[in-house]
Order: sequence, then C-alpha cells, then structure tokens
Amino acid sequence: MKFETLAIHAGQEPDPNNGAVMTPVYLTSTYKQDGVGKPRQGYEYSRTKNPTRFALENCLAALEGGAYGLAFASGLAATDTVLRLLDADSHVLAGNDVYGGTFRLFDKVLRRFRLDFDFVDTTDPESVADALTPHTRLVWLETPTNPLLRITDIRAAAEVVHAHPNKPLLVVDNTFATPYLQRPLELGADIVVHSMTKYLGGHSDVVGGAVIVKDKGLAERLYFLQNAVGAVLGPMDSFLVLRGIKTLPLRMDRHFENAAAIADFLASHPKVEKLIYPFHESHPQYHIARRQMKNGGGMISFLVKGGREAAVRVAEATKIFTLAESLGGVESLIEVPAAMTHLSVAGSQLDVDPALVRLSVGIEHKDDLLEDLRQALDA
Ligand code: P1T
Repeated sequence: MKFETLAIHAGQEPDPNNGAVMTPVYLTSTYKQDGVGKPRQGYEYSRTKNPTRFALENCLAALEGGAYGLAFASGLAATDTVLRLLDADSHVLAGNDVYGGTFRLFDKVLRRFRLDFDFVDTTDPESVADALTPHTRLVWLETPTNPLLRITDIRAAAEVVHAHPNKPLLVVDNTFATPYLQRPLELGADIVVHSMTKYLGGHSDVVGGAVIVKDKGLAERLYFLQNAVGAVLGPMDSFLVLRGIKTLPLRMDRHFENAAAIADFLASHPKVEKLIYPFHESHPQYHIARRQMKNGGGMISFLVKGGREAAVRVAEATKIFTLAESLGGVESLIEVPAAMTHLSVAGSQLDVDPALVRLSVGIEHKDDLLEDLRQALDA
C-alpha cells in the first residue's frame, strides 16, 4: 500500500464487535484475564500494552518501513529509552546541532550514568569516521537538524558507522522530516526516533515520542525497556496522534508549498542576512536533501541583520506566526532558538547564533503568512 493509504489504515480496522470505524480510546489500566496468567491477546496491564497505543505503534512501524513501533510519553522519553540499550562506559557519537533538550539529556543526565558523549558535524562522513572510538556503541543524528537544518547523508553515515567493528547502532531522529519525506530505516539506520509532539501529532495538542525498528531482537530489548522503565504514551494521546497521522501527507505537502514560497521571499529580503532551507539552492547540502527527502518540509531558519535585538523584534512583531516553542502543527510558529528552544546549549559547543530566527511554517494561506513576515521585517 502507498503511504497515504497506510497513514489512514495501518494498524487500524473497524471494531469487530460494533463496526466503530475509529479506534476507540481504551481508557483502561487493566484487563480481565481468562485464567491465572492467561491474559487475552497479551493484554494484562496498560503500561505493557494498550489497544489504542498498540494501533498507533503498528501504524508508526508501517509508515517508517519498519516492523516494530513503540510509543512514549515524549520525544525525550523515547530518546532516553533508546540510550538505556547501552551499558555504562559506552561511547556515543552525536550530531553537534541536535535539539537542545537532546543535548541536555545526554550531557547533563546520561553522563552521570557513565555514558560518554562526543558531538561532531555529522554532515561530514569523515568527521564521523574520525570520531568513532573502540567504545562507540551508538551514533545519534538528526537530519534536518534543529535549528540549523543541516542535512546528513544517512546512507553515507550508515556505511561509515557499520564499518566499525562494534557495529554501533545508528539512530536517526526523523522528527523534522517525518516518514512521509524520509525513511531512515530504508537508508541503513537501525533505529528511528520521533518527537510525535510535532508533525505526526500535527495539531499542537499532544506531547509524545516514538521509536521504530526493523530488527526483532532490538525490538524485544526496547519493549522490555519500555515496560521496565514505563514512560509510555497514554491512550488519549495515542488516539490524538493516530488521528493526526491520517492527514500527515496532505499537511506535509502544504507545509512545503508555503515554506518554499517563504524561503524565496526571505532569500531576497534586505533585512535577512542568511536563509537556511534545505530545498533552497543556497543550502550547502541542497543536492543531498533533494535526493534524500520527498520535499523540503515546513521548517525555515534565518539570520536577521542587526543581531539578537533585531531577531527578537521580528519574532515579537508577527501577528499570525505565534511566538512559541515547538513546531510541526497546523499553525505557524516563530521563535528565537538561542533564547528559547536552545537556551540549554548556551555556552556549549552547540551554542546558537542569537540572531537566528526559526519558523515552523503552518498550513494557513501563504499570502497571509508572507504579508505577516513582510510587516514584521519592516517593523
Ligand atoms: O518535546 P519532546 O516531545 O520531548 O521531543 C523532544 C525533541 C526531540 N527531537 C527533536 C528534533 C525535537 O525538535 C524535539 C523537541 N523540540 C522542540 C520542543 C522545539 O521547539 O524545537
């Protein structure tokens, strides 16, 4: 089946008892067992398995071209669970432009549990190869990155990583692209992670995370951790994401249509120092992006002339673009990463330029969005 069909049907079928077309929200913590130690269809307790979450997990697996999906209470809960695959004294190589909260989890929390981290430019396969150590067990990359929208060639990264004798796990945070634009498992990644809070949910009404894999052994270790650690997604939130995903292809096409028009507008605006958009010819990895992604997505970053003050002024002057953290919803958002989403990397090697403005371009009419940015840049 094609992606658009899977987005609506994968993991879901009308209720066999009453024909309900939508997957019910199973607000239950526990299940009647057929006998002692005989749970029906594996349902014994909702931390372990819940029908609404299970439908979502199967849908996610199908969309990413994987075999197993797991849903978590947030993107960071998903990330944390993946890192718990490792033993103490393992080395992790991560991108040097990952989401600020991912960096904070690695640097401020997981280091305390004797995991070692290095942060490198993963867009360059050679710097990945050079930074692998005899203790490297996992390589973590985002593409496009948050907030600089750098692109890593996943296939090239997979070749380098899997040539290492340890066969480190290659993890791709696919939040910005979504499986509609890019499927890392098909390009050689071992694990895909999402913040479902963003495009998968799509309506800024839920916080959630996901992990998707192909390998059965890896899935079993992750299911064990999901149940043993317990940061699972609730049934109502699972329903909201399941519903959001149904329109993912339509939304992503419209996000792109709007973002492409805005990128063109910003590229030639006198107050814009530099535009960053993967599907704009000025992007240094434009050709990799075109090859690896179906379209350019809805995220745009740009440097404003005049530094921090000018960036803050623009972000506070828009009327339709809402000043807020997060991204990937139907409504357009604007933010200043150095002072907001990436404040936790201030002073680190991931420090973000204070003049950077990040847009999450929504699916409103593009003329209104262009007019809003025009008046904000002129203000
Ligand atoms: O917020 P949460 O659902 O826990 O997801 C964390 C996360 C993981 N990966 C990427 C690429 C992300 O962008 C995020 C969350 N990002 C924001 C909240 C933000 O505004 O950038």
